[in-house]
Amino acid sequence: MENINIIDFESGFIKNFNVLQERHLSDLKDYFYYQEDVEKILIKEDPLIYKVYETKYELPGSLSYAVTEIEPGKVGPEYYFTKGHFHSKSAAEIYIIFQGEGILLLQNRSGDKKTYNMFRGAIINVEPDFAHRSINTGKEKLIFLAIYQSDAGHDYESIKEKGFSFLVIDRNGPTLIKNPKY
Ligand code: M6P
Ligand code: ZN
Repeated sequence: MENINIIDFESGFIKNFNVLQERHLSDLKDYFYYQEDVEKILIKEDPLIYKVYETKYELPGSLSYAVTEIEPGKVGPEYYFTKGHFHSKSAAEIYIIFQGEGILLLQNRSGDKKTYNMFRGAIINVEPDFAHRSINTGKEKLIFLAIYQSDAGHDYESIKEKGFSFLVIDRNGPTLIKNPKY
């Protein structure tokens, strides 16, 4: 018998992962729009924004998966989010949401955009060639499983420079506004 990995469907917690990434505000400071608020927070502390528990398979053609846990919180009016990335090659990804509330932003290089609500039980198809960012708009952690081609690759550069075309901010609740920097 081979060892088997185990996920707790209630919490999204995965027992055996082989890569843990922790992203703090200092890792994401270029990604948030409200730079004055970033500076104000960083003077005092460097909060955790999200963790990624990845189970990676290296064989060519294999799939890998990761559970991402985004903390609730904001930088100024902007909700906490993942950096967001394009894949280096044309490859899709599947998201399954376990806990919390959020918004998934997708956009491609031709200017097409899609937004999805993230909530427990939702299954979302991240199409090939769409950059994707998950935003926690709720009061608890946003937790989801992502399944993707092991060699899909992460391309962060264009997102770091201009961000996504929309910001998700708290204006009496989650609101999408055009990103002036885009
Ligand atoms: C999901 C997947 C991962 C990704 C993670 C965090 O789990 O899409 O591949 O690393 O979210 O997103 P990012 O890499 O954009 O910070
Ligand atoms: Zn991806």
